[in-house]
Amino acid sequence: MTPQNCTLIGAPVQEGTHQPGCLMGPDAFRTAGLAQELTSLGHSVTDRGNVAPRALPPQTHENQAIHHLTETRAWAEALQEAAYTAAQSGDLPIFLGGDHSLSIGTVAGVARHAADLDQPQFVLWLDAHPDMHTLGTTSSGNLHGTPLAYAMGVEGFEGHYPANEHPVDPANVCLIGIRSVDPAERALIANLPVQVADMRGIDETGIAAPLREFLAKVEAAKGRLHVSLDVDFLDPGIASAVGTTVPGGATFREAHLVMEMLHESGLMTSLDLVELNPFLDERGKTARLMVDLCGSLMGRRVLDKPTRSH
Ligand code: EXY
Ligand code: MN
Ligand code: MN
Ligand code: MN
Repeated sequence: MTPQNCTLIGAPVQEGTHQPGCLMGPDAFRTAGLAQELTSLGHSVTDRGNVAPRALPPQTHENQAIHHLTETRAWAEALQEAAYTAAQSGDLPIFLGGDHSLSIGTVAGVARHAADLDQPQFVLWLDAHPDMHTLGTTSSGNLHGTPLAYAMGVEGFEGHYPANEHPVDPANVCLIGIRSVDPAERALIANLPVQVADMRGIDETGIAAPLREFLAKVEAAKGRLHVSLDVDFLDPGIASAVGTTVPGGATFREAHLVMEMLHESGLMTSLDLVELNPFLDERGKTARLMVDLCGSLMGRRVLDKPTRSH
């Protein structure tokens, strides 16, 4: 296993959701021993602490449901800069959320660096939700439901989120674990060449095949891979500390298999860990599960040699 220089960047943002508590997420990952898990596997870890966005003049939008647009834009600007700088260092940036609105900044920042390298940026979205609303289509007004539409350059954010100079090609996006899709997102998914492995498909044919297909694309394109892992990708039975639980999520083994395949691919260049809400946790159980998954993601496989027949 190739030791990596991991940079932890905290993003205690919770304005993107309705349920307070995600602001405690970064420290919950730290308390659950994320750094120790990574160093025990031979990686080096630098914890850069938490990003602190600067205050912006008030932003408004005609969609009255929207809340905390000003704060969300401020986080986006700060995290885009932090992600770009971290990616330039050559380290593996691991963004500790905080709700999924943090990905408005992180994906744009790493994609900006990919463009500097003239490499295509790919995104793996592990989530119960597509997070593909625009400011015009969201009915909840919770902006953690918008990051992936913005990341792909979908219209509807102009003048409200930072200009997205390097949108991710929708053909370079794969969503796995999807099981809660709003009508507007369904329409967008139908019109974009994104790969979607929803839980129905996973129930029928498993989680490995769609992931293997996507990773082969990343490899063939010599791309950079941003993984955005939402706690609600997991079944609420094993991961309850999240504000938007949806029954029928990934099992413990499906989640570890995804992590082990990602590790073996060697393709991941940046990572979001989002939507952990320790306020909803019982004795840190979910935070510790996420750290356990990171162990698989960073090489804790039980056996070194592949056990499947080629
Ligand atoms: N689609 C729903 C909404 O827009 O409010 C639920 C979004 C949940 C988003 C979480 C981060 O994944
Ligand atoms: Mn407008
Ligand atoms: Mn999400
Ligand atoms: Mn979600």
